[in-house]
Amino acid sequence: MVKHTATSVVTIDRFIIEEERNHPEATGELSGVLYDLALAAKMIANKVRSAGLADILGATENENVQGEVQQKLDIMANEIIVKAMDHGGRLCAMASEEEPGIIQIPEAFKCGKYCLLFDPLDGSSNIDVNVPVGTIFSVVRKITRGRHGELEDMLQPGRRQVAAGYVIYGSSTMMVYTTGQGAHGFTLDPSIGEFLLSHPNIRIPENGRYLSVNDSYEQLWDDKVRSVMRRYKGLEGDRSPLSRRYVGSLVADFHRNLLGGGIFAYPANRKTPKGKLRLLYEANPLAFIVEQAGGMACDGAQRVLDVQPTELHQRTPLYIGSKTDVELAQRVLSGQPELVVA
Ligand code: P6P
Repeated sequence: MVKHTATSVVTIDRFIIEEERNHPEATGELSGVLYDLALAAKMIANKVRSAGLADILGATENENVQGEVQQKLDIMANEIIVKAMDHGGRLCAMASEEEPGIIQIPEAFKCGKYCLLFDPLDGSSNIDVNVPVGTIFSVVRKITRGRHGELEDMLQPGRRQVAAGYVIYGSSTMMVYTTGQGAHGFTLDPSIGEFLLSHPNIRIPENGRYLSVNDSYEQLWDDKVRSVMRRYKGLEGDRSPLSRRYVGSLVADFHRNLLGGGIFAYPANRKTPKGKLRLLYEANPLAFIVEQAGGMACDGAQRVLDVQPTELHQRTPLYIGSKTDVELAQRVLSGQPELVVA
């Protein structure tokens, strides 16, 4: 593996090829999936960047100046990904937060050995107030026989992922992904339309800075969750308080914690007893990334990547970030005795 620094000029395509060379058995199919996702990300970034101009450009209720039918951006992002991925011959099926069932590969196209699960534009309601939003994706191998993907292929525990990542459409557009060889960040240079390696081998700080949680739900949490949050705030136990940061956009909140350390939490509460965030295409991919960066992710009872899914759109509580912070949540929420620091 070539050792890159943040000053190396390396495009994501070249980096993907270099990673593939570490696997002599690789056929290049997974690399193809990642290339196509990077292309889709550029196309979505272009739409997101001009979203605020829709009215100014004279978009009518249904059509914009180019005569394109105005769609909600998350529907548009979903279509961009499906159209970019469905004919490459690497996938046997897809699953999207925007669609109730599995998205099959059209008969005209070759099927491959991977399944793609994704949230095309998470937090899209934040676009109107110019808060960063994101795309999240997860890739697993087909485990059923036959040509087309099936529900069973999608319902694999997160530890079976072969690749995962996200794109954040923020002050810059960044794509962060892993194939199990570390987590790496690429920043889009719009002047050349290339994702360039900007954050090689991301490591989440062990002593985190941020607590990212919407504690307007405090009255809906159970006592154990309330106790964990009080510890992060330095109101209980002996921890120094974490700084509070919450923007209400999962990818933006997670990305800040990945680089700055600390914990993002979306606990279960009386309104959402199974949590709000989706396991297969939100929690699992981010958990893969954070573990590759030296962090941890749990649902309060167990490691997120060990959860056996039962439904395509099932929800989960999520505690994700620096290992010491997540371990605290897991210990308190699962009723384990306090660790006595000698
Ligand atoms: P709340 C956005 O709607 C989203 O799905 C995630 O991006 C975000 O982390 C969460 O919901 C915010 O939820 O209840 O704090 O508004």
